[in-house]
This record gives sequence, structure tokens and C-alpha cells, in this order.
Amino acid sequence: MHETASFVVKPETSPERQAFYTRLDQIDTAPLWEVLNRLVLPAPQPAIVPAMWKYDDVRALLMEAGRLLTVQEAERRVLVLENPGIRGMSQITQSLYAGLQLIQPGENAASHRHTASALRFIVEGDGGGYTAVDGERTPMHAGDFVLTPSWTFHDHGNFGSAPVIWLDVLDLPIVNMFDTSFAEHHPQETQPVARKDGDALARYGANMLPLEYKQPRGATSPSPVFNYPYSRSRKALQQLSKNGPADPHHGFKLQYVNPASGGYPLTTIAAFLQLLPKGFASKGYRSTDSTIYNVVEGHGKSRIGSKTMTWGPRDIFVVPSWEAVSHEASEEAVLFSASDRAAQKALGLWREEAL
Ligand code: 1HN
Repeated sequence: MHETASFVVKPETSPERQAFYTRLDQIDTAPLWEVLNRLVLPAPQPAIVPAMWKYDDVRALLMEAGRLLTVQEAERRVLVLENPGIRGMSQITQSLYAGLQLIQPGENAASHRHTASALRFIVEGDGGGYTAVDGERTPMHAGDFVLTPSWTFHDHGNFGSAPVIWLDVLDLPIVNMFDTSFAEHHPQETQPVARKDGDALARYGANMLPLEYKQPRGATSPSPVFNYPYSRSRKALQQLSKNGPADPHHGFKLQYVNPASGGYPLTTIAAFLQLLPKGFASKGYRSTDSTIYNVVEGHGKSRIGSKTMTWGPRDIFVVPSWEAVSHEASEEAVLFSASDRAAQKALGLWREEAL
């Protein structure tokens, strides 16, 4: 479990000291020595807890939401995944928001933009649904990883005959911690299409870049590729799993990349895809980036601290900062994951430990 020793010993109190603290309180001040132990921790003590959402449970209620309200009424029809340790905060971790969003056939969600960055990991979709980002539409297939970087106009629609459901992860708690939230609607409900499907992937995602390409927002630019199709990522993992041994802590694990920088796809959020071979049992590992997992394929279980989560396709679970995690796959499994590692690294805070 957590390291519980405190950083310093809190001084004794006395009636005289208490009276002094009351006088401090009257002018909006407080003694540091009374609170130092909760401000400076010897190791992370996350308020969030390991948790899992069984997909079938959430999906059933999401479909009910689909009957209860229109997308237009809701702006976005989403069930927020609230970490049980911090209910009411609309947060799955201390730094990230997550939810499951539904677009029914024939529906569309209005175009807007905000300073929060978002990723979508498509859970159900056969390509009939799309997300548009700054003038380009991309079809959504199950397993695709889609970005809507900070301040890009985005809207969603579904021309298909099946519901489209995806996991949204946004850095809202980070944006709000800094008091840097801005948002506005596009003047049109659906933004105009300016480029053909696949333009960004051809331009930036073929291991090539436009001639003398410069990142538009300098070193902190998000990826110019905004759909990382599952067909490609899955194939890469399959190939790697045939080429050599699995990493004992991670199996076969790749990180999604901004091809123009080699960095993470979003300024604040990192994302990963890993294959666990049938029968594989990983060694323990911990890192300071609380991580959201979405099972893409296969069955298995993950030990998170002292808890065990048994998962199957589409289930979502979360690993708090600095909790040891190990995975076991009873059949070949693929796990998507996302965390605030990009933000932590940019701020020089990230740590990891192989156990
Ligand atoms: C948002 O813009 C979307 O665009 C989804 O699909 C979830 C949660 C909070 C704030 C904005 C979307 C969101 C969101």
C-alpha cells in the first residue's frame, strides 16, 4: 500500500498556540506547521481509487440516455466516469476527465471548441460515424484513437445504421486548475469540410512530413495526425509479438506519437496500446501518471495495489498514481491506455519504478 510515514512531525498544540491560530485565522492566515504534512507527502497518496466500469452496465444506461434526451439538448450525450474516491468532481483521475459518449444513427453533435484537449478511443463503430476536426472528417472504427487538440473546432455525426460509442478523455481538471478555460460554438452547427478524408494521415502519418514542415504552435504542438487507425496499430503489435520476447513489465507496448516531434500526441495527455500474449503475466510496475485503461480485445485480470480487476472486451479501469500494477491475460489481449504523462514530463514531475 502507500508509504504512510509523514514528512515532518507536527508540533504539539497548547491553549496559547490555539488562541494564536484563531487570531491568524481572523486575517486569512494560517500556520504552515499545522498543515505541512498534508501539503508535502513523502510519496503520492492519491484520493482516487482503483476502479472498473463493466462496459455492458454503462452501455445499457447510455442507450437509455439516448432515448431520454437528444444530443442537441445535451450538447454531448455522455455518461461521466467518476472515480469512486472523488465522486461529484467529474474526474476519473486527479487530472483527467473521462466519459462514454453515444451518437445514434442520424444524429450529430454541434461544432464547438475549447481550450481543453480531448482524445477519443472508439469502443463501438463500423465507420458510419465521424468526428470532424478543424475542417477534416475522419470515420470512427472500433479501436481508432482520435484527437481533438486544444482550441480545434470539432463535431461528430453518424451516417451509419449502428450506434457509435467512444471513450472521451479530456484534460479539463488541468485546464480548470490553471483557470484557463475558454469555449465557444462554431457559427455553423456543422463546420464546413475543407479537406478530404485521410488528408492529415497522408500528409503527416506516412513516415513523411510536408517539405520543411514547422510545428504550428512550436514545441508544445499537438500531433497533426488526428486519427490513428486501429488497423495499423494492431498490425504493428501483431508483428512485434512475432519478432521477439515480450517486455516483462509491459508485454508488447507502444506509445502513440506526434510524428512531427516524436513527443506525445497531445500537449498534456499520453496514450499507449499494448498486446499481452495468451498466458502472459507481467511483473509489477508503478508510475506517477494515474492511468485509464480500455480493454480492446481479450480477457484477463490486473492487480492494482491490493485489488484485482477481472476484465473483458470494452471494460474500463483506472490505476492510481504510484500503485503497483501487473496484468495477466488468459487469452491474447490488447489494452489501450491514457494518462497525463505528457503534462507530468513537461513539468519534470514524472517518475516510474519497475518492481
Ligand atoms: C466535449 O467537447 C466532448 O466534443 C465530449 O465530444 C466530452 C466533456 C466535457 C467538456 C467538453 C466532445 C466533453 C466535452
